[in-house]
Amino acid sequence: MKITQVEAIPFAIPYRKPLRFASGEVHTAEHVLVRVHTDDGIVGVAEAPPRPFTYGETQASIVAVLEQLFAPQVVGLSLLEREELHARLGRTVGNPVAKAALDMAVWDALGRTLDVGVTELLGGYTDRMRVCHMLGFDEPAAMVDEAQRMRDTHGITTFKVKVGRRPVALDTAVVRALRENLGEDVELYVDGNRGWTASESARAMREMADLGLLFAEELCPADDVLGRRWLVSQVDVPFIADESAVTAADVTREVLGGSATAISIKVARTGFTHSQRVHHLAEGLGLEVVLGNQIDGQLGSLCGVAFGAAFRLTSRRAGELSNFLDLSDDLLAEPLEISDGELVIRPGAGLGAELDPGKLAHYRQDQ
Ligand code: MUC
Ligand code: MG
Repeated sequence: MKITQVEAIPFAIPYRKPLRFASGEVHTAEHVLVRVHTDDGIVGVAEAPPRPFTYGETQASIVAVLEQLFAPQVVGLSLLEREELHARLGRTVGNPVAKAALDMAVWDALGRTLDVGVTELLGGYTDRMRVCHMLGFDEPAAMVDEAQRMRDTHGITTFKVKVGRRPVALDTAVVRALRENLGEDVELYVDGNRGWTASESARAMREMADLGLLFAEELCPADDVLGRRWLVSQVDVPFIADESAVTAADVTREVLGGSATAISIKVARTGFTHSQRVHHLAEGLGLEVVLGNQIDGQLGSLCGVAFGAAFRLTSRRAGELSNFLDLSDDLLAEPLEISDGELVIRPGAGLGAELDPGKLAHYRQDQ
């Protein structure tokens, strides 16, 4: 069970259409495939999606920190020494996405070694999640069309709408058009990626008061401390902290400070080990939790559903698991499928992911 090698392989796959939101846009999935090898001949895999506008990491920085710092620190450790592994990674500040992918590849390798699925190792609550689809900025008619296509093709009935543009009417018109065209049965919530001020957010929420929103996420910056507390105190739906509350300590700070009343867990930035800690904290505090998406590919989405299905709290709400549908291709040998609004975990050991060697050879950028 000893780690013998860590590989960090950059690859690039274009999106069919870019995803745009208040803090950035993504045209190509320039991700990093992480492979952890052990002395038993096992290989665990995971995917790191760099998001420089949120966490400061790039594809090149993730490859560099994994190859130069983290690989030498973890080679020789057993897959069971995860506390020690994280103590070593923790000597380097930041780099959450690189650390998360390494962590998830270790869990995958452990599951494969023990011949047990990662979901069962983590908690084993269920084998599936309802799926929420994220709608990026566009004209109202195009966003309604996309939502209808997702409902008709995949049975998805929960939508997260990206907001945060100016004037706020650009976005409130979209949410109103979605409610009017899709009816009362769909679940809608909004994510501002810090694009609005607190007062713009309050105005937008008042304008949408009759639209039955489920949540509001990160509408204004958490660093506008008093403005954000003021906003959260008057919004009458759970206010999700996403990029402002990555670690368990961040969650504690934001929630006790009155800057959030719910949280997003993204395995792409906290792996399985730290996502577990955030989950347990949220459970103890009685917070609503949404399983978020960092614009993950299929392997990343498989990691998301493997974690989300493991716990009652994370599987209660639809998980954001559908962004891979917009990619022009992917690395998995057998593509993920969302049907009847659900994504099911892969049976088998670890994450149950098998990569297509031809596709990896085609999309990798280091050879
Ligand atoms: C989200 O929930 O904010 C956009 C950027 C990112 O890192 O995640 C997405 C979705
Ligand atoms: Mg968000």
